Amino acid sequence: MPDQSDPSPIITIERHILDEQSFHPEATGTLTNILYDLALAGKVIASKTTRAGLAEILGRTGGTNVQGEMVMKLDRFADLTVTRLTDHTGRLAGLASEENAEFMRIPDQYPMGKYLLVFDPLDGSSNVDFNMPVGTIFGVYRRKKDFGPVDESEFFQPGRNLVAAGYIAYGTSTMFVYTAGHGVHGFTLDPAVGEFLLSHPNITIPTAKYFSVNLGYQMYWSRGVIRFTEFLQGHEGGVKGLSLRYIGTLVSDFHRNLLAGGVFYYPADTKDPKAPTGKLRLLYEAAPLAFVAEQAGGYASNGSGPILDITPDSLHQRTPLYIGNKDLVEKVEEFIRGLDV
Ligand code: AFP
Repeated sequence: MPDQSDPSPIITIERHILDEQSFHPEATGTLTNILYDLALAGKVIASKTTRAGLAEILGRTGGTNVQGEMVMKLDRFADLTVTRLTDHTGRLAGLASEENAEFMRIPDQYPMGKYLLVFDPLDGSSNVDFNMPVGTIFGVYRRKKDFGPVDESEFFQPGRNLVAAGYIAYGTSTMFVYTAGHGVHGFTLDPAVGEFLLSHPNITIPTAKYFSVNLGYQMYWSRGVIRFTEFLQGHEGGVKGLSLRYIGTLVSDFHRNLLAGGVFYYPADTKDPKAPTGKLRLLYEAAPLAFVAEQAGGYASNGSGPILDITPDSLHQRTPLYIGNKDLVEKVEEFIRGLDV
């Protein structure tokens, strides 16, 4: 006789997102469908990233993006994939992508929705040539106005207003990790069936094991950040036994630290004292991951306060970022407060 006992159920991302909707009896299903659209975009992008070494996609376009960085073909592909899978559905009122200088309104021929999508289509794209992991980061806001074409100021909302956020990690497997304000849940793509299956329910960040930072820039850091780094290395009453891991793709570094415990930071540097802003973008990278971190029991700061409390005043605003275990991120705030002001 075959064993009739109930094996653990297989939960697809569709079922999970629908179940989450039950937390909001008033929900119309629109947000649910946006998340589902993003999961589909993740599958399409994953299928390309695994073939990125092939001639038709590898290589630079020769252009630069708004950040002045070299645009790779895969960035453009990822950007177009997310846009084309979300712009016509009647769920969004506008999109803002790290790849484009301007935000995008929904084209006239499509119905307009009540949400705004912000995203970094291919985080870590300079790693593509070296067969290293990359990711997509996304955040969903409710638009501020009830009707009419969206304007830029509607994107200038603090991360606290996010209704959902997450990322897709294209690594040894593809994972979709999201929060809609009820915990953080991770799904692994089963390439055989083409579905994201729940593999990491209710992720909470464990005691720190790693720290992740580009130590190559240490000479540009403030005293507080250098002292924090020494603390992580176990000097003078610091924490003992942390390992250093740095991939240079925020999604991958964050994902590892979320699952294993740890802190990632990309500080402000003093190369340009008038613009001590760090490298990472508030809207597309820092705020969505800060929402995930807080939902997993962690914390994200710009060095002086919560990332989620910062209201951007431009689409491509940069910020220092310290993200991961709450005690460690609070520690860096303490060092910065004590030594840098
Ligand atoms: P790219 O998308 O240009 O590769 O930048 C990746 C990134 O924005 C983020 O994912 C990394 O954490 C960070 O930059 C790495 O920057 P450094 O190369 O300066 O360490």
